[in-house]
Amino acid sequence: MKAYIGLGSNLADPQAQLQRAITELAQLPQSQLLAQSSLYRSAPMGPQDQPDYLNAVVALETALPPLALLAELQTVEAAHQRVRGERWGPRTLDLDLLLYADRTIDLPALTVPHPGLYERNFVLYPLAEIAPGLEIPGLGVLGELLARCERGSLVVIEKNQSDTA
Ligand code: A4P
Ligand code: MG
Repeated sequence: MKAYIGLGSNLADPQAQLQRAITELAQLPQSQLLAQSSLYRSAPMGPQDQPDYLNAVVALETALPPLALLAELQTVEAAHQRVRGERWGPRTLDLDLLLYADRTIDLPALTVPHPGLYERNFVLYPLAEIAPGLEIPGLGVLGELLARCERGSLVVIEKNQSDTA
């Protein structure tokens, strides 16, 4: 199954956090890294008294079912010493399961597509980089969501050069 993961960090050397997290995602059991976006910087959504965020999106090919994949993502977050604080507050690493194949999932612990996906520039732009033309269950084609989403303060800080993208 193809899954898309959104990564975010705004504490403790975010660029290193994201690079390390991508390496860790590539090593998840029964999974392969298919593609990774550039790294993007943007102003925080939510409380403004926190540092800017770095974000990226990766695509995995995985045989893990959705809840097992979520558990793996939470293990990676924990290894980055993420301490859960206020909603939308600062974090060393946030991993969101954005999409899982063409599935719609509505469980207490897991909502897929990720509920914020359709309106977040720091998700849609990196996703479009690695999956142009993607069809998002219940939401339509990615290009249409993108057309309605302002780029705002979002900038590429490290362009992905790898041929996985
Ligand atoms: N959960 C349900 N669905 C999912 C899913 N699809 N992926 C549950 C991941 N987790 C999912 O997660 C809380 C619970 O959500 C998990 O236990 C899981 O079972 P969390 O990561 O602790 O969430 P949170 O930090 O309490 O809040 P929230 O709303 O998830 O934070 P967000 O939405 O991730 O936003 N600004 C910029 N520019 N860039 C950012 O990346 N990120 C945030 C955090 C705020 N502002 C930002 C950014
Ligand atoms: Mg989250």
